[in-house]
Amino acid sequence: MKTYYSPKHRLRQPKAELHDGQWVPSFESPERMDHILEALKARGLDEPLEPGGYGMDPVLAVHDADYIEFLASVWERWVAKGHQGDAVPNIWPARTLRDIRPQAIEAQLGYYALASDTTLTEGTWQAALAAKDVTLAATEAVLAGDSSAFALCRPPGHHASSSQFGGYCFLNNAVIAAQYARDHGKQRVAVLDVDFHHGNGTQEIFYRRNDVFTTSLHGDPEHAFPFFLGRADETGAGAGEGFNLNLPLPNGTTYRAWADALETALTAIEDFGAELLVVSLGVDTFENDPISLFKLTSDDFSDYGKRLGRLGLPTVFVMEGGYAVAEIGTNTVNVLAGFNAERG
Ligand code: SP5
Ligand code: ZN
Repeated sequence: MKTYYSPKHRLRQPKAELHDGQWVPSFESPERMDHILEALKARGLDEPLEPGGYGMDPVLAVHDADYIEFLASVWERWVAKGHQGDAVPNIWPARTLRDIRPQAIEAQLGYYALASDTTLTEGTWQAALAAKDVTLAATEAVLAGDSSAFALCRPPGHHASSSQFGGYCFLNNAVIAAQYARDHGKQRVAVLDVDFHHGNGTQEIFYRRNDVFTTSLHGDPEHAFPFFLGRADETGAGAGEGFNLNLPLPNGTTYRAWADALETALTAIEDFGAELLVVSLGVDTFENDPISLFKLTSDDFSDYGKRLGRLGLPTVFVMEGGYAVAEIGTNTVNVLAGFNAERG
């Protein structure tokens, strides 16, 4: 399995994150990539390849143009206003206010944000662009006939919606991959999201479509971020009715129940008739993840990698979350190696 990777992710170095009422070092850190690279090497997987550039069309196919313009210019505008630190959203067009788009940068931050866990920093945009190019390179490899490829990228993407950032995400890499596959000959594409958190952005972008099936296993939003999306009764709308499957699971879920839910998702993907699979690969389901609530062990990641391999679909793995930094490499590579064991 080829891995694609760009060192440009380092251009995003968030200073801190507001977490449980305190400023703490950002969970989503550049070091995450170092540990995965190390594990890939130690386990004898292929050397990572650098992606080419894919331009903005694949991004504008799934994100709103005004949102992209905002992301591309926000840092410059923030600094021009004399602000010293990273940009953090802290006011929203909330339920009792007006849903309008003001001109002030402070207000636009909230307009385009879905959470304050995510700061905008110098270099964030460049890192996000590199992440989508890494993802598109992996997608192109699979479209060209590779049975699978791994996009080792950050910032992650699955919380990014058509027009909002948050949950450490800016551009929805998995969505960009799925749409790219649709635009390059694949008629039916599935996105399977195994990150601990619900892939709200992925769901939102494809919610009214029947050509991309979306399914997510995640911490029940009754108790877990992003709280406001991810319930089981969200099944799609319009032409997309029946093409979104949410499998929320309780706090403390262990592998037995998680694997049952995975089988449900895999059966739905087969029934849909997917021609290509995009996996939003978050490994924050791990038992020692500092911000998540599931209890998967490192061995469990190998087992589910095998199950994904047995599905037999061309598969693009796209890195999402995972914050137990010391074990992120082992857990990620366990999935890929498990897949390889079934598929070569
Ligand atoms: C890509 C991804 O995994 N994004 C996750 C973003 C989650 N950010 C908010 C985290 C809030 C965690 N609160 C947990 C409380 C534990 N004390
Ligand atoms: Zn997550």
